[in-house]
Amino acid sequence: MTKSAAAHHKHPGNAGLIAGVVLIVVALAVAIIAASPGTKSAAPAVSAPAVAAALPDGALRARETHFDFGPISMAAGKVSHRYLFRNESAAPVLIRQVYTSCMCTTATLVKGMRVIGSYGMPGHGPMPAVNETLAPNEAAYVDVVFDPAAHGPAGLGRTERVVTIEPGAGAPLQVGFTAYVKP
Ligand SMILES: [Cu+2]
Repeated sequence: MTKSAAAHHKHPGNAGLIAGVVLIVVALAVAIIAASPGTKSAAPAVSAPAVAAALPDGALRARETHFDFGPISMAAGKVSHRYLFRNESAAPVLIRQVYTSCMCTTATLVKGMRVIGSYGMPGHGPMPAVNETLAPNEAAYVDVVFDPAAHGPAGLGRTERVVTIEPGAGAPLQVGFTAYVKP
């Protein structure tokens, strides 16, 4: 007791400094521990809008994104629908890929007088590249063909399929349809 008291008297400056450093380290550790649950829960809320803002908005817009064929007959064969879409941005947009959500559905790109495709569901091999560019305000069509007999009797009833038009950058454009397949 007297020894430490004497030591304290000998080096009061050092002891005070060491005590101060220890206090700061402890205070920092407490602050980090206290802050970590807060930053953990706050991080996704802060980063999610930042990520969404970093992605360019879809420049490709369809006039109609959904079509209902209504009741259709398997025996009557394939049905088709044409969707008009446009590059609504001020920059050219590359159409990188077009693909469908199922093998019963194919899509053809119609740009000016040219018919490009058709494209189906992504398979095992590499997806075919479209590599067509739409100038600002240029429109094109995607003709979608649905074969209600493709799945046989398993395909009876309500069905819903999607066609994706994938630009070189930014959000893909999706157009879809519903149908009610009867024998
Ligand atoms: Cu299908």
